[in-house]
Amino acid sequence: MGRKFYITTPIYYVNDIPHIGHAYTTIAADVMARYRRLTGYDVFFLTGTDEHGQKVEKSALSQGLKPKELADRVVVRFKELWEKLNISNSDFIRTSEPRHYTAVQDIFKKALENGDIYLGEYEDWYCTPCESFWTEMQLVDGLCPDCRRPVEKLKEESYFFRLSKYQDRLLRYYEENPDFIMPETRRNEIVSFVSEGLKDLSVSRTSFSWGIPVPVNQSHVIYVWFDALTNYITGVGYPDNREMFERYWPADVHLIGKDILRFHTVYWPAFLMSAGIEPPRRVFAHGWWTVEGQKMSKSLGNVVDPYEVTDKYGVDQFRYFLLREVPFGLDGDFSHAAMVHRVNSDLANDYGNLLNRTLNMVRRYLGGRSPSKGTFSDRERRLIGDIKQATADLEERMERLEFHRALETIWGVINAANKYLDDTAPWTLAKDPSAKGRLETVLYSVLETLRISTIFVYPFMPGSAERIWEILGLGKDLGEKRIPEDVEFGLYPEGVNLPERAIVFPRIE
Ligand code: ME8
Repeated sequence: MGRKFYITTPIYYVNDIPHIGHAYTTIAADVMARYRRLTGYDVFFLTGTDEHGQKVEKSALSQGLKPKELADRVVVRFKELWEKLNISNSDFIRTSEPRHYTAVQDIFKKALENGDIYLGEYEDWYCTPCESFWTEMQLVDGLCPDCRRPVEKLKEESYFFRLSKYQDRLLRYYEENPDFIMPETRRNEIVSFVSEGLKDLSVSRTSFSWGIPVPVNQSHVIYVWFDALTNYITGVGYPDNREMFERYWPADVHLIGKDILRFHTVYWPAFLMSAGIEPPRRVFAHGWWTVEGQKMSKSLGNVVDPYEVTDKYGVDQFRYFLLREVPFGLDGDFSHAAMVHRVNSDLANDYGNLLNRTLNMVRRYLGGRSPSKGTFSDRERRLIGDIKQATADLEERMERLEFHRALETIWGVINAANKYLDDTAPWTLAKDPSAKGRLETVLYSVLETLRISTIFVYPFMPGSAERIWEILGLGKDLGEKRIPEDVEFGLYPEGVNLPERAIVFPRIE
């Protein structure tokens, strides 16, 4: 077994049905997981649902359901969506599962035993939509500083986690691991937040019961964020499966939205440090999607349903759009006009057209059979050089989760092939019987560039890439190909029968 790569998404609350925001994070994680498999890693990819807490309990009660009943219904929506979006997760965790109770109670107990958790009284504010505690000072106009919704006053007995004790260790961890929080702006935000001082954190509630009980005091349930964050270790076998846990932990990337940065980069590493477990290697917080220029909300009725969008434009078109349209880490806007533009210009024109003009020429000039490579000239060597460079650039950009730049790199190769065709003009060579060898080399080289591009495209648009792979006569094993071995130039087989045309990305009118 080679190097491991462990990537996670947030576990989504079951009070809401999945929308474009959830799809975004999960698709990005899937692309990264698939890319790492392509590059030879042993990948573990975890997603799931966050089912406890006051928010879910309230939402269930308002629908006349038990919290678990609500969770059982909504979890199906998530699982079906991930299947539809071709998400290749290794496991799906639900926080209501017994294995998760064991893990949460185990690390809670560790913190209790080493004195990091003590009993006290909480008297301050709480935001249920964010499941977050606030002091009077932190409120903005009496509202939650994060989501600007009303907060409620709490006064109840509570266990506290000694977060204050971890201030220095956290700052040191950020300092020694400059890529722990990405992108950089987010890192600066957290460093200054922690530098201002940390208060101990309330980690249990008594005013409702939908959660995991505190192991030594059944009248308390464990704070939903303490519970939820622990999913990342439950999912890789903590505490009972030591072998699996040691193989995959620490996580290489927790992928999240910027809304939940503090929980992942302050609380989570502190809980782990307290339990004597190594913190994750990286937390990447991406930006926020708005829709046609507006914040998405149920009351505005503009929530983008991923089922609808993919029915209309296609799964891979949607995956491509989300990762190409906006630099990963920045906010973005979803609009139908932008979606149509991307599909038509990048997919139908650049990639689709390269495939079709190539197939068409192979049919007309070579009877639809792939030629032998013949002898490469400087022009082919230049194309090969471009592909080599792109392979290296792709790795560098993917490593930093710069998906839009990774796609630019791949489209650089596709457009280099389009340019190569324009330069070598096979339609002219075809008129000259003495240029037959040259014509074959040119068409071979474009087919070969298409083959390599399709491997590059695979993590982003797995379904379409697999179809193109078959169209190119290469079989059904695209998922088993490896970078860099299989992107060496010159592996395209001779004598493959190719169709005359294939519309993989139809234009949207
Ligand atoms: O916070 N744009 O769950 P959640 C981009 N259960 N991403 C968005 C988005 C938008 N408009 N809306 C949602 C929770 N997201 C907790 C997490 S993890 C241990 C517990 C994505 O259902 C983004 O990834 O509210 C964000 O972080 C996540 O959904 C929040 O999902």
